[in-house]
Amino acid sequence: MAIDHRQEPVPSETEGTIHLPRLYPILDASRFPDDRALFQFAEDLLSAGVSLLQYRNKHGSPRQMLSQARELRRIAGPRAGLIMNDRADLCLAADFDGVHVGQDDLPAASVRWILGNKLWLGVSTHRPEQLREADQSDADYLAIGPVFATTSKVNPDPVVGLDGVRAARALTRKPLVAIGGITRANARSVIEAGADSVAVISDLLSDPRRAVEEFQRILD
Ligand code: 3NM
Repeated sequence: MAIDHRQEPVPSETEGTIHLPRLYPILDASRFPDDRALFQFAEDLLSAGVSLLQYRNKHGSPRQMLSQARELRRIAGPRAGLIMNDRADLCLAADFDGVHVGQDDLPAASVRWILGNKLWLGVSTHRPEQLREADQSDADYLAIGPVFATTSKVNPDPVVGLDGVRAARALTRKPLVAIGGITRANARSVIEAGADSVAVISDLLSDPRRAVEEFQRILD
């Protein structure tokens, strides 16, 4: 089959229509000793009612990532949307529902071109200029962070605080995810500052079912 290089990036049909749940857990593979623990954690989140999950693996090989992602797809079935961190190719190969990219990954228009119109695209931002640019892009939702100090990211950007969430809210009408250092103790304040959803790694790890239930009670 000939490859057509002339296709232009296409606008997103999903833009403005996606519904983000209040709680958006991120499954960070580096926080688990083995695959079994990773998959058990995913199952715990899903059975507690999580409806959207991001898979993040900054150190795995593409092959390991594909294998873990396919197993997550199998475990989740239709119970939850699955978002792949960074990698549009692995999103498609593992039958995920979308991709989340950072500022050093492929630009939104290129990821949208790869994904087509049906899959979700999220873009991380850390300051107002990035937010303005992402607001004009093909992203379906934007993330702002780190809201608070975090130990889950290598070289995090400066903390933006609740004021950063308020500023972000004023700059976009796209669904807004807050990330970085968000816990059950501060999640409500983040939503009140204008975020539609909170993305969380650490505060779900120790007792996931209970943490999900508590987050849901706090956020609904
Ligand atoms: N991205 P925790 S902060 C993955 O600022 C990630 O874009 C961030 O983990 C950003 O809930 C972060 O443990 C880490 O703080 C979030």
